[in-house]
Amino acid sequence: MRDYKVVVLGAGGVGKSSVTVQFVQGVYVESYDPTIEDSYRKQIEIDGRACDLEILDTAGVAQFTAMRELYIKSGKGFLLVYSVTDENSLKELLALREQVLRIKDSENVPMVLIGNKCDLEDDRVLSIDDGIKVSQDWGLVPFYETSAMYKTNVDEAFVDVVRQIMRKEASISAEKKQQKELQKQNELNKQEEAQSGANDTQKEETQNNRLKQSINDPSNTPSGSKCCTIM
Ligand SMILES: Nc1nc2c(ncn2[C@@H]2O[C@H](COP(=O)(O)OP(=O)(O)O)[C@@H](O)[C@H]2O)c(=O)[nH]1
Ligand SMILES: [Mg+2]
Repeated sequence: MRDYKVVVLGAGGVGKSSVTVQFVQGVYVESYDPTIEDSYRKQIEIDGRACDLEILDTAGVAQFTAMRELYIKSGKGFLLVYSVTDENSLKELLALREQVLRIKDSENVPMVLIGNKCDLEDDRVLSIDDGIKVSQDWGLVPFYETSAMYKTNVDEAFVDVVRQIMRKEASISAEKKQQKELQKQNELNKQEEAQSGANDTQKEETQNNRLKQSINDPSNTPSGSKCCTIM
């Protein structure tokens, strides 16, 4: 079974723990200790493949810590969560995404953008279009509005990020396979070249030997020709 390490990032209070616990345990936790950083495991089947997910529900994004660097390094996919009721939480994601790309040293990192608490229509300050705009700015990162309370789009968002990891791993292994085949072909070509080089030398040597033989053979002196010295 393949291991998939997914990291849930976002400002405090946006619903990272609620979304994670809803996905892993199928329950909505009304109040969750905001300081708790925890890791969960869940096995799911995606496109006929069994996947073992390890989900890290992070806490506290205020300061950069060595811990954060470590889990971003080891994470394969990222859920970047903001709350549709908190404008600042979306702004905070911009810096977080930059951090992820910098630490991963890549623009191609499996990721989804999540606008949580979409059930709170009256408190909403960010529209769907605000989320779409950010997703476009990020190169069309998949975007979901979720409600941890009603389990809206929660599974979809997690499955999406795992699918992205799968696709990335598949394309990396296809690339590696292609490189291996190219290398093999190159080696074969080199061997063939060396072989044909050896054949050429062998041919040359035989020809030289024949030439030597024919020079040494007195019967090869053209008949009628005589050696003479012109004074
Ligand atoms: N109405 C509503 N409340 C939510 C939702 N998700 C989280 N909350 C509430 O928002 C608060 C913070 O959630 P929490 O998961 O602890 O946020 P975290 O700090 O990002 O982990 C809690 O009181 C949750 O019950 C949601 O989808 N809808
Ligand atoms: Mg939390």
